Amino acid sequence: MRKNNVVSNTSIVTAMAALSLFACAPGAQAAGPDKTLAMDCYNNGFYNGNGTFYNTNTHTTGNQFWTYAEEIELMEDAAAVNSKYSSAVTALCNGFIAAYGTDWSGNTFNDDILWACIAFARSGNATFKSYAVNNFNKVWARAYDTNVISGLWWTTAKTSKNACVNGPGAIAAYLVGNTSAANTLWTGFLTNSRVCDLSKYRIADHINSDGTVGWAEFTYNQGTLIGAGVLLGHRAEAKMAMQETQNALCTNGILNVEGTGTNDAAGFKGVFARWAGKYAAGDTTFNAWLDANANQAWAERNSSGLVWSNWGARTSDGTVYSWECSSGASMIVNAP
Ligand code: 7K2
Repeated sequence: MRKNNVVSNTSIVTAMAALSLFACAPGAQAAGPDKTLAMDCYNNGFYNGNGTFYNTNTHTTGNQFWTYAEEIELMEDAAAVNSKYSSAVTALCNGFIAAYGTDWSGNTFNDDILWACIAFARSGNATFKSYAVNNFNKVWARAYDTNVISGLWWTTAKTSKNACVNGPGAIAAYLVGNTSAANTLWTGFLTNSRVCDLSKYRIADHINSDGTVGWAEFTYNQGTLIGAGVLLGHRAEAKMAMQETQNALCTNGILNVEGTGTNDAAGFKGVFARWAGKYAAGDTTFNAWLDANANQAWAERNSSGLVWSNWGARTSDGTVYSWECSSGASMIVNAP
């Protein structure tokens, strides 16, 4: 064989990268969003290929603890769709450990630790899961009591008990095999009428140590309420929480913009999408609505196939953030 007929590995890789970039551009996809294509575009934009997500598509660093954990969850969602992402899940857990170690109790935010517990418990790796068990137990020991209301304190300062710690707490408890703790949080906090409007399963954001309730409503809190409900067998309640999200947190059926850029709230919809997807695996009632959100998010992607948190406007071709864009990727990857 003549040497100049041999196509080098390098040129194959270059050609594949060019093809995949082309495929990411708007207009290249005729039907609804392709989950693997959307995830490939997300990874092209933000994944370093070796266990770390960049903060931006210009590859600056700076992701924080809980957004890192939630981006691991996104990769886990993708791995459930296509096993080619499984090795990245392992790399990301190792990357997280390189950044934060295996004992996360130095972090004063109990919610942060629980998000990481969920990500590690879902990894499919027994060693990673053991870190989830250990860290869950540390959070439970330092944060659970019955003062004000049965549930977990948000931080070690114990100024409020928030949905963003008790929802993930119930899910993490279930995933680490502590069903008793999961049920305690479901009954004591998540479905306690003091913080949840049981006429529609609308969860409040938090209750303060003086007993006053912050009723702000967020998609991620509805999402973890739904997730806990599905895991613990309370599907009727989860269904009402789904309906409430569709009714109250959407505009013309599309999930609202809760935050942009690096704001924590910019990625909340991705958490909702994950657990809504789990709900939808057992009931088609909301499929059309969820698929409409995935289609709308993908329709507003930029020329690299990245989707920011405003699904009503075309995503910028300039600097966009991995956390913000995880919401659109999660919506597409987790849609029915
Ligand atoms: O007040 C809490 C929560 O109840 C509320 O829903 C959101 C609204 O803000 C915080 S949660 C955000 C925290 C997540 N863990 C790391 C912290 O640095 C961050 O404040 O956005």
